[in-house]
Amino acid sequence: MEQTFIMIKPDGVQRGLVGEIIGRFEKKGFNLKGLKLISVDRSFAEKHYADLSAKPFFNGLVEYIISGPVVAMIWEGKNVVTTGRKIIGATNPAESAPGTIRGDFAIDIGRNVIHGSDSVESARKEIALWFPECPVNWQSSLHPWIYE
Ligand code: IDP
Ligand code: MG
Repeated sequence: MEQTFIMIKPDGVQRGLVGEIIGRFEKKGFNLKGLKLISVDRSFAEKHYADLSAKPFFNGLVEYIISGPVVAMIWEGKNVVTTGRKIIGATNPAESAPGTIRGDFAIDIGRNVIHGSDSVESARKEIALWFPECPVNWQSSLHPWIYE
């Protein structure tokens, strides 16, 4: 089953949005396979966002991610990478549809509350980086009520 890496950024943690965000993924029917509250250092944040190192906002982005603890998660389910991005909404909250997490809870692109992997391949890399201890192996007993 497909997995994605979802991270509630420091602003989401500070603003008390952790329960709301986890609830959205849970209620959709996705399964939580990893969860931790963690503060990361500069070199770790730079590694996570290595693909964006040439961008003018890179330093500000790294400062943002290390400014407080984040909630790192692995979510599992059919098409969870693409559907997770839809639940999150467009990168710039000004363009995120209402009903999405960024559309409902964010205003500025540099305070957009949440990260989600953009492909199955980046999900694999991000899960390996954030969860070297491996996902938790369990199956929800609700499976047959969610999948046909
Ligand atoms: P994504 O988070 O929707 O995948 P990316 O393009 O991968 O968007 O950018 C990573 C993060 O970098 C964004 O979520 C946002 O926090 C920040 N970011 C992206 N573009 C800008 C920008 O133009 N100014 C400031 N921050 C930006
Ligand atoms: Mg991205």
